[in-house]
Amino acid sequence: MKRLLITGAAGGLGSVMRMRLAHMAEVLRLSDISDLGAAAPNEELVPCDLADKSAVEALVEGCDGIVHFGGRSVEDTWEVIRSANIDGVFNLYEAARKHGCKRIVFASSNHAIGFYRQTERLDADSPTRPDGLYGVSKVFGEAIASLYFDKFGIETACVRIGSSFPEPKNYRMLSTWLSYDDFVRLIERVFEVPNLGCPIIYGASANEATWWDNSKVSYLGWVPRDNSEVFREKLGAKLAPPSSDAPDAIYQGGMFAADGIHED
Ligand code: NAI
Ligand code: 15L
Repeated sequence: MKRLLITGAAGGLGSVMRMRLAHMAEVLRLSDISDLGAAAPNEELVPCDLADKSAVEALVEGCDGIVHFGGRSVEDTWEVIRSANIDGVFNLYEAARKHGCKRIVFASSNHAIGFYRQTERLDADSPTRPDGLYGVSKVFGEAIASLYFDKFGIETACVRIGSSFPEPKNYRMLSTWLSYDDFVRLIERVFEVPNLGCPIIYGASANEATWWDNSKVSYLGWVPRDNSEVFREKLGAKLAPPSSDAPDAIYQGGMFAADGIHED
């Protein structure tokens, strides 16, 4: 690729992937509403609010692919969610359509299906079951991706990311954890595979405690290698397991399912 755009590049995942995806394109175009620091020689910094339609159009021009991390990443008021995750996603796909950008990684979330119980097993065809307004916004993003694939042939990997951090922070994350290495390998496959389509992919490592089945996207050739079990003992030494009636032990989305509607 000549130019790969990473939105949300100042965030937790964006700042890691800014380094880890550098090999994928001659130039990384990095964008965020927050400070992006100094540009490395292979980087272009383009600050932008995703809610600003014309700024997003300019941002996407000249990009061959997009890794879309930008947006509100936890529950918030509707106003905040709508601006960053609804208007922002629409603006991004409109810009991709206008500028002929044909392949996108959309950072969806497990909160699109967070109200399923942890006793249930899901695959790519399981109906969505969001656990809050944030989850609803990710369902919207997946729907936009589907529409722009069917109507305009823009291919998107909708990655329902579980919990992508250096290591699991609680017991629930032993099921949802996605290592940075596995995530990098997934993004590489998304841009290598000849025909991507618009798949739903559960973004989790090869965790023994998984709830998710990615067999319908085996054509991607993505085989996660890491397993959260290596952290179980360390986690147990600092944290007691949640009680069986705690949302974190009942719902796939954990505490998000117990959150209320955030009012202004
Ligand atoms: P983060 O909150 O650290 O990063 C998001 C970035 O988006 C921030 O730097 C923020 O400034 C930027 N942003 C927010 N509103 C914006 C706007 N209106 N215009 C431009 N930029 C804006 O989140 P993180 O953890 O890096 O996640 C990245 C993406 O992956 C998010 O979309 C999140 O929903 C998704 N995700 C992450 C998971 C994780 O485990 N880290 C799990 C599931 C989904
Ligand atoms: C998400 O969607 C959030 O962006 C992230 O901060 C974590 O809370 C993650 O889900 C999770 O469910 O662990």
